[in-house]
Amino acid sequence: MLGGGGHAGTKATVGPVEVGIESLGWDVTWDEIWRESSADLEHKARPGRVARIDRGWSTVWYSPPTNDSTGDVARVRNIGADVAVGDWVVVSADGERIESVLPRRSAFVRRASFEGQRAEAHTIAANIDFVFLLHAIASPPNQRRLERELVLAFDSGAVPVVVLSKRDLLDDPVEEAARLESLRSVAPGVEFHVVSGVRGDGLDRLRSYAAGCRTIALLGASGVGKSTIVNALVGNSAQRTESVREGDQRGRHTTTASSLVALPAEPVGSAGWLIDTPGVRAVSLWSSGHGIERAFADIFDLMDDCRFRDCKHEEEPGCAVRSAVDAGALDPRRLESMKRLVAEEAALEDEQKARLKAEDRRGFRRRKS
Ligand SMILES: Nc1nc2c(ncn2[C@@H]2O[C@H](COP(=O)(O)OP(=O)(O)OP(=O)(O)O)[C@@H](O)[C@H]2O)c(=O)[nH]1
Ligand SMILES: [Mg+2]
Ligand SMILES: [Zn+2]
Repeated sequence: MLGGGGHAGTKATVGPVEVGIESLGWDVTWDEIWRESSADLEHKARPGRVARIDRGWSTVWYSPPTNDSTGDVARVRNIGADVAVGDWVVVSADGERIESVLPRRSAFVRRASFEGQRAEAHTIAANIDFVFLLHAIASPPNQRRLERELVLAFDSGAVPVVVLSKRDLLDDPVEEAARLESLRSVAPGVEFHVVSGVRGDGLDRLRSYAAGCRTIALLGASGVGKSTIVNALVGNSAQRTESVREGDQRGRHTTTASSLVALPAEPVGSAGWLIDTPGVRAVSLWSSGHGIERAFADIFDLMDDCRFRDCKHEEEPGCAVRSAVDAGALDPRRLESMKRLVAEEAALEDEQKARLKAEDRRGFRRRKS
């Protein structure tokens, strides 16, 4: 292992980082990580960023395609590699597959499915600076969904921002303000933007989050207008969009794979990256960190004033949380919602512990035989 300083000549495997790699979001911190992790590589490797994943194939960019060039792009297998769009990776010397994935700075991870016994983690996007949580303001507000998304977004390590889309479809300022307030009340401390991907209002504010070559992941149910916003910000129609169903405004799962999309460098300094993602129906917890604490910061603040440290906020005397509910300052549905998420997280931790134990046992048997 090369030390942090990376003495020249100790092991000549560290290739010079390509000029222009910064435009993909590479920076000095990545340089340090790279020096540490690439020291073990046998070949002269260079890092690339995963721009798209289609089944078992990753598209890796060393430099992105532009209007004038096809970029420096590799299409490789990702057999066995846990890889996501946005990851920095090293391709094997033969150029066939992903050999290693650099440690992620952040990742939006959800539980993939409840079908069958084995739940899997699904990393929707990696190495992101901001997560835009999209909800259509033209549809009734869904506080419970937003609460869940916020837990995952805070756990991702990126900064969540709520984007309320399709403003042009709700031509009613009073109703707009009410819906905005309804969602704001479940997202303390989070920035909100009301935009229209079709009409274009509010988009410049969204663009500014990418300044300094940052990466923004757009997340939300199918049909909320993620790809429409991506196209509007980029200034083309590269991302396919499709009309929603008449009756219930549901989308048709038009985007089927996540992909990294470049924001134009005009105006100067606005270059950055968007990750368009397929709409997901269910957002189930996978990892546990401080997501719940942060998404429910208002309730956690109240808890500090409960008389008992282990207060369950049910019938205990001196419960500050119940007092807030009784006083009408806290919606009991929000409290229920938090309790459900806490229980889901606890069940998840038990499940993951049980799985680790089972894996240990299997490992033990293998070692014995
Ligand atoms: N009126 C209006 N329609 C919009 C707006 N944004 C998106 N739409 C429409 O909503 C439909 C769905 O938009 P998409 O951008 O495909 O939605 P998506 O979130 O990418 O959906 P998936 O890829 O399925 O996850 C399309 O018909 C868009 O034209 C908007 O701001 N105003
Ligand atoms: Mg889409
Ligand atoms: Zn309490």
